[in-house]
Amino acid sequence: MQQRMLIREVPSQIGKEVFLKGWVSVRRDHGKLVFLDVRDRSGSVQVVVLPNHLDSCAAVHEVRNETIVSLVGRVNERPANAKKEGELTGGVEIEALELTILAKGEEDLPIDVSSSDLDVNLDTLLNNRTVSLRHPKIQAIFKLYSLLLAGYDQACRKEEFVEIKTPKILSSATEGGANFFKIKYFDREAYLAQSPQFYKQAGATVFERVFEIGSVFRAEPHFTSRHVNEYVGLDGEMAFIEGVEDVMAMLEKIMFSTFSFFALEGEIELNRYAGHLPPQVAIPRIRLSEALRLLKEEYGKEVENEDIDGEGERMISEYVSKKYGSDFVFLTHYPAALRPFYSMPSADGKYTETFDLLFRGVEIASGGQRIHEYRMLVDSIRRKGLDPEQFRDYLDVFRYGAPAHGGWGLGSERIIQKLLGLGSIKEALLYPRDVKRLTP
Ligand code: AMO
Repeated sequence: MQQRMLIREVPSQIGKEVFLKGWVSVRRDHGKLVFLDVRDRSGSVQVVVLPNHLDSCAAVHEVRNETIVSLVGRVNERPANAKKEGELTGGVEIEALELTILAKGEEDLPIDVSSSDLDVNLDTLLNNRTVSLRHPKIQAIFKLYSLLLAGYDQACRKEEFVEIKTPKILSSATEGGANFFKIKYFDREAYLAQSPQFYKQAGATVFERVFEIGSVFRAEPHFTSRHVNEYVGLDGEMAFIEGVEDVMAMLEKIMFSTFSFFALEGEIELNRYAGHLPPQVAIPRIRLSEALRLLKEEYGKEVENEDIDGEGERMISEYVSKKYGSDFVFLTHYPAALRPFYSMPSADGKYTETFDLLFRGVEIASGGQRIHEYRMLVDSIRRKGLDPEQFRDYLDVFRYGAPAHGGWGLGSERIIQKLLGLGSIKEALLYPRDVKRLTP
């Protein structure tokens, strides 16, 4: 039995026989010739079945788009006028000598994945996920996503962060508000983690620097292009900081290092979306109150409750991009009323030592310095109308002394969404969950 070869190796095999396995993306019949575009994980190549090989390739009669085949074929150089410029295998064609069907569909495909752009609406794309994922342009999203996870991991380790995994079934909600899922836990109630907040803080007080890549559950009842109900958070937390500036500096470093990883390995995938990497210029830091003033002055936009909405975030990003040439911006010093109880208040007591990081118009991270003094934390819990008794275990982290610390939580799918310019965050999840969608 011949050894399987990957399609990316084919161009170096001119004149030789190769053995391939893969999917038939498209079948085209031209008179007595049958052309098959065959793809595997490494690329795609054109195969031709000539009439004189029809005996050994009789299976071709049953080949449809997306049939899974193996084949033995001879690699021929294409005539100069038939070469496809810019394609890895555009200079060669395989003359099939033997063709076998490995698997074929029971039914016709629910959607056509043979064209270079998959032209279906979001619901159709997601309802038929196992088929839509066969499309190379859709696969590119998840290859880049995989690079994001690897890049973040490497960037954190380079800065001596220790990777931790924290429980997702909790006895109390972490982030406050009402967007938590309550679940039945034997004879008690429990909550799905809205973030690893408490445990990563505990981690930072022991290991100094920790990071986590983990699932986050949010019972957001709304439909937007940037919310889902289960996402993967890229969290970080670090101790012995002088202030929130140290946290922003570290997040900036880790972001740029992560994005450099795309440049090294994700070029083909980025090109499929005409996606471009953000310039690595120092990320501007603007106080939220200043951003709100700019919105009013530059865009005539009034705001409510000293908060910024989605439209305001888009406008500020646009402003910063024009003025500073940065695709990122840190908005800092959110009012205490808008932030969770664990946020360190600023000296004036009205604002907090917190930030949001915007990327191309969307918030991709929140973070800040945390309260690390026990008494202050108990007071802050009370001021939010909560009962410190409910946070007994979390308070233990501070009861015995904790260093000054802070960190961030990034939404991984939003990064990919904005990097590739996807219309909805849901395109960046293999199997997204929203208010209506619990399958596939
Ligand atoms: P926050 O609630 O702002 O902060 O969440 C952090 C980041 O997570 C992403 N995100 C979401 N992504 C998709 N769907 C959602 N429903 C959703 N909600 C949030 C966003 C957001 O910026 N514990 C703090 C972080 C910290 O201070 O360390 C927290 O969870 O990109």
